[in-house]
Amino acid sequence: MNQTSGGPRTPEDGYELWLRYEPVAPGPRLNEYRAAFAQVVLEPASPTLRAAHDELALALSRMLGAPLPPATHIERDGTLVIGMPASLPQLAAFDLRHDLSAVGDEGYVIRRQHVQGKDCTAIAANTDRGVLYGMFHFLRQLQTRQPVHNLNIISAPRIKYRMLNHWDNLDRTVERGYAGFSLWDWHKLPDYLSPRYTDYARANASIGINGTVLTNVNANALILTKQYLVKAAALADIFRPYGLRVFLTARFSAPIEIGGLTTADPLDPAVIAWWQAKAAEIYAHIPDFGGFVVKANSEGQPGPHDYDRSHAEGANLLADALAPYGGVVIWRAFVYDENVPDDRAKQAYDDLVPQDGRFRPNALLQVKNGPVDFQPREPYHPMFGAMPHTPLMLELQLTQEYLGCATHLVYLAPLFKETLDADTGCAGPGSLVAHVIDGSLDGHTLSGMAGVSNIGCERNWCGHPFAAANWFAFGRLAWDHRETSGRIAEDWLRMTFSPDERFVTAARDMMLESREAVVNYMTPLGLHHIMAYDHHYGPGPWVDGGRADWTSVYYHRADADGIGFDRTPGGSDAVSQYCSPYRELVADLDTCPEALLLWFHHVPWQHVMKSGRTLWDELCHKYNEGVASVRQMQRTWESLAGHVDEARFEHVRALLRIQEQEARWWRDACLLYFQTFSKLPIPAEYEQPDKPLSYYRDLKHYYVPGIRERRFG
Ligand code: GCV
Repeated sequence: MNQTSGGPRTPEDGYELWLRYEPVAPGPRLNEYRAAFAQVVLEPASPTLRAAHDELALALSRMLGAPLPPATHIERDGTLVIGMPASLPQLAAFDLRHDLSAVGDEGYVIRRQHVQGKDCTAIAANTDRGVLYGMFHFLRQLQTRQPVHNLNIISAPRIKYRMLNHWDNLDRTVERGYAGFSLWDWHKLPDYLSPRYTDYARANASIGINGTVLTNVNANALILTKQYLVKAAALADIFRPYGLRVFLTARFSAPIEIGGLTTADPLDPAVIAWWQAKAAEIYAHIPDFGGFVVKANSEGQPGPHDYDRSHAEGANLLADALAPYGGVVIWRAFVYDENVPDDRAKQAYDDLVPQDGRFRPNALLQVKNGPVDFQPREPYHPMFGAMPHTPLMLELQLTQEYLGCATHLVYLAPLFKETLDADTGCAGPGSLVAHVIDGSLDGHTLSGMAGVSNIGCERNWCGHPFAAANWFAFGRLAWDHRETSGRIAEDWLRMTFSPDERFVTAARDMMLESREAVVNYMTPLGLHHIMAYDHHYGPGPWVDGGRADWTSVYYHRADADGIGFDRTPGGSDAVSQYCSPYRELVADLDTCPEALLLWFHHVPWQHVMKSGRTLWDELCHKYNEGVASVRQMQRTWESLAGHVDEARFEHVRALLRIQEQEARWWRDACLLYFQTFSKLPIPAEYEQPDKPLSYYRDLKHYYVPGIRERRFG
């Protein structure tokens, strides 16, 4: 158990995530809560309401040290009434009809009100899922020690599909996963149902995530066979009470691989019939199946291009098969081809934008936040705003493929917000990416946000004790993208570690600075894709040879004159994919934000930056600033000893040590390498590398986690 305050804290293992329900310390707040929740009216008449009931009972017993006091009527002050007005007449007295008419299927109202002469609180919704979400919001108020005397919350999600994408393989390896093997124990399913599956669903429901794609987008067709469908169905049964729907990835060539056909051509009648029959079979196993997510004609995956068909034709094949059951197809826009030499950053737009309007109504396009691949910083993807007739989902990566795996503390909400808040300008000023993806800009009813999961079978779920903050932040932003990174961090810290204000303030600031730190020590000033080959662990700016768009030299283009990818009209002209005024802003060397300078421009080493330093000196400065920030994070963490239980404190402390070493590794390797072009000294005011470039180039790393499934044949 946790302690209420003071004294050494009992070691914790992180399993309970942000649902620890730490006891409220004796004092006025505890008295307020006890008085406010003296009785609970809740009919657990469905599995979802039962889940809400059980969660409330668990939380109140832990936080208030009292069992859930059941009641059937409003009898006294401090009655909590929970449910749907349609089935719980006790809610009628609150008269919530007007507010509930605006919150849809998943929203809720939480209101403190005087009814029947008593001081009561209602948690009400139109559906039992809404009640569950409202319950978790209410519990968050208590976990973060907020007052409850005048609660008046009306909340509904801005995004319809709020999904985790697991890149989990059937052999339990996780592509780009750094927290152990997959949670899904396919071998033992459906007979052994790990309690973790329920806890996973609880955690997701607590932040409003309502969909989970169980399998890797580099898909294995076997998941669509009966043998695996019964396993997926067992998971779906566990997740259902928590409002979490199962999706699967569909391998485009499945009709050949598991269907015995000779083609997967989307216009072939036998292929069409095969997918229709497959959809019927899936829905027989999983009646609320969400749909398919598809990666096609990208990085070697099969797809419609193999038959000279378009992406829209491929997506529509699957959309038609799913439509009778209300399913959707989510088609990934991460498509690029090594045979297009021009600029990988332009390819998805070039291929897909001309197909705007050709997708079925139950198809969504899932677009990564930036045009290359989840780099520490990218400009927003130019497809946002460019396809008004197609619902575009935003895909974010929670797992830290390019951000230090599970050993670097990097809080990603600022990165997510940078994309969400970017103004595409495509429908005039204020056309934010957030408004594109929530459907409001172009009037779409389908909308979605996907986060590539960072969850594995490690006891604390995500590996680094701070990595779960990215799962949490993703869910919160998918529910409401207007939330701030700071507020989300504060909530997470209070619930995960301690509600103590001194702790929360210092740790929040550390989290908020961590993203810029990693940009600076890995890829400052718009550099990108300069990591080691294949496993992507550590720096590799020297990577060349083989497929050009998988090298580093393709992206940084360092030479004797300067560094950076010229994407202006004189170069690849990727800038022209953006709407005005962003297009002109970034195309002009003088107005391009320096944070993206080398993304859009090839810049001379002696170019004078806003700081007055030359580009070379600024690069040295930024790399050193990144290392300095990590050291500051270490100092901050040291100052927080005593606020956190020893086990998690020591875990974070050790990982910060690794992060500091690796920040230096990135800085020294990159500066030494780029110096071979600039021929300029690293200014004496900065730490000098203590090893030669050859040392870094010769480093070899074996068995780095997260490498994609190796298949035979
Ligand atoms: C699932 C990057 C990753 C791949 C990943 C791919 C994708 O290229 O390195 O591991 O494959 O993105 O998003 O499809």
